[in-house]
Amino acid sequence: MNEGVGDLPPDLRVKQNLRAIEHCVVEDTAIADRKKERGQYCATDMDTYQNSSDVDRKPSHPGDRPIIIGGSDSEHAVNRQPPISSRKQAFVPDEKILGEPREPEEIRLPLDYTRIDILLMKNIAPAISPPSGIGDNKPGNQAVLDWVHDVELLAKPENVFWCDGSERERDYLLQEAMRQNVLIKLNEKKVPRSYLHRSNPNDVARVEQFTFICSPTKEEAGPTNNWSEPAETYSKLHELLKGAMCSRTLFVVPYIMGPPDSPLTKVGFEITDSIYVVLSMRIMTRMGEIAVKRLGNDPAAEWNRGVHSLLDVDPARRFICHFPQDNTIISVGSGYGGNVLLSKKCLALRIGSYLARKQGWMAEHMLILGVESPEGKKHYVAAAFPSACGKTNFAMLIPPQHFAGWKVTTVGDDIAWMQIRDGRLFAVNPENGYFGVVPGTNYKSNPNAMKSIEHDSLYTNVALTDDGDVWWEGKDGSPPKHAIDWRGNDWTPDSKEKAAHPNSRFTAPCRNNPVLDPDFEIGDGVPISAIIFGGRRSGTLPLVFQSFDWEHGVYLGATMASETTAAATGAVGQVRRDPMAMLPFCGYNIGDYFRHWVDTGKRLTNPPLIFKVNWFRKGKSGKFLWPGFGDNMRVLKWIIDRCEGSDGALKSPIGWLPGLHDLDLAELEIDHHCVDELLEIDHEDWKKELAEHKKFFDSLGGVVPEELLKQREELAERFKE
Ligand code: SAT
Ligand code: MN
Repeated sequence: MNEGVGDLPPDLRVKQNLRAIEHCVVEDTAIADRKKERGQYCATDMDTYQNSSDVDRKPSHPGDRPIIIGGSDSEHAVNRQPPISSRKQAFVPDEKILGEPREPEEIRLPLDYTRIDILLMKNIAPAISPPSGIGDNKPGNQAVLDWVHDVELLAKPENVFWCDGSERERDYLLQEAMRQNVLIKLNEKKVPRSYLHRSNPNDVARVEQFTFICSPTKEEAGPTNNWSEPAETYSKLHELLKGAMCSRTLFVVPYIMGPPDSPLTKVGFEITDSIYVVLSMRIMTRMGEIAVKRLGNDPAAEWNRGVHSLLDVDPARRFICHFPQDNTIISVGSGYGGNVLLSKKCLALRIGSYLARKQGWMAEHMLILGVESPEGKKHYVAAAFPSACGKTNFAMLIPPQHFAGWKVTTVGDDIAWMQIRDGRLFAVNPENGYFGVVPGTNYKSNPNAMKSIEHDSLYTNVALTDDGDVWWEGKDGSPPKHAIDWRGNDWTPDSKEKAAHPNSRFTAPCRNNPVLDPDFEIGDGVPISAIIFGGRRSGTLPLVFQSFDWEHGVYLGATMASETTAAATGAVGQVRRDPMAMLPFCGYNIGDYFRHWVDTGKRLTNPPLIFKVNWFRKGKSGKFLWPGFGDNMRVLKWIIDRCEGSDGALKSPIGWLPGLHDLDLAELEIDHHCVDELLEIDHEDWKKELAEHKKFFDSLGGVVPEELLKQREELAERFKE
């Protein structure tokens, strides 16, 4: 399913991979000629810096400081928090469950490249030359100016473009992106103000095997993360970034994550050489002037430093590195999604989860939805599902006819930042847009998503029809007779290849969503009545059940498992443990993360109820038992009833289950045998499941809090009763 990248990490020691990043030959000969005139053509050493920076945009601080592109508020030197869990034994990786954690020495830099390699390299992101008044709005914060200057010294771009988020800027960048064939304009009548982007076929999903948490010690990154020593990693990444933006434009993208007036809101700056990233960040975040204003001029203010360069989009040089103690991210070699929109998985989840534990809040891979009864009683629910398991569909659910008068509204579809107030959890969605899976989206499965992407959207890796519209597998209507597929090749319904990549995506503003919750931007967040954990499991897990209490609920989250999807490279459809759907996104030791969950419960006087759902259970015939989509309202209704104090539930060893009459199945064509199967707890299956829980906890090498080990024992005991 996944294209291009294999499962194995690249061995950068192999000579044939050693093409250099240091410099590039430009497609755009005009720019090359200008540089030749100025005697700068692919100059390599630092001395040429004064010349190689753009003449119109003098750096703020030419000087001889050492280049530090990580955070100046680094915790490395002082004040570092020790990990809080007690560890009993060294980590022994269980490859089946965790993939292949890599040793730090596996980041090897290609230092013995040849000049020929450099000359052969094609510049995939030629510099642009904005007219005055566009791209020259520098922020006043000296710390930002110094950092940009340092990256400029290192990456040697043709010029620096300071984004301010204005419409004039957007229009200009769109024109440039089309000129460079980074974007294709879609039919204005069919999908107004929308564009198609095709990523490199080797670059179509997150790369978990090349994602690193670079905390000072391996123990702080924990057993589920790839770790790499920070100083060494910085220096290796610096090598890769040296001259990487030669003849390119360095864009500085200021953004905030969180509603404008929320105490949880964070400021980030992303440096990138990808115009597609800039245009995507405009949709996914609140971008530009708003962030510059929020940061202000205090050089000691907290903000995230993100550096991204496409390099030459070679999987052999693709690394997504996080330095949580420095609030810094460096991502190289990719141009796709969660690898490069640094606001999203990198800041809002990996760095966010680290900051959240330190600062006493929670950063979770959860959608947030509102559900309002016909009487006007409203609850908010947060739900964690792994990538590509239907978060966006659930967050935009339209209740079936039988539930007339019920309304579901979307606060967020991917990430929840939650804080405690008055003993309750309150959640905000830090994002401003949706980056959703396209295939399978249609007016039946998710009409609200379809309406959200009817205009002002970016599409990545879908097919282009002959009349300039977009198409994908599972779109309404019959397939076009001819189209250009996601790789840019001719496609007909007889083609063996898929027209759209299975992980093709839409990028659409939240404001497009017809059921956007009116409190989407409320700074204090919305009060959470229930938390749901959900995975994609063809067996064992019933449709829905409720935990006995908070700690049991944390256990349900910690032991979550799901079949892998095309959202990350690697095999699809394999069951893996994915605690709280955070396995790829927790920026620190998973044991400390579990502890943070347990401790948060102790601070809540009015905690949300915790549930587990599984929309994906299959019957003996191999078919899904549950219709899913809008009918998930029936499960949601039971959850809301429980929040309202209903006693319609049966006690089972695994938790509270709805009785047959507690689920409202009116007007649903479903066989009663299916319902029985959906709610069945098979003791033999659960014996295996319990053994898997143990295996998973054991694989974590002693970091799991006592409370959760006890939960497992109690679960085993309940099965004996
Ligand atoms: O990480 S992405 O933003 O590319 C999508 C996902 O995996 O949820
Ligand atoms: Mn996600």
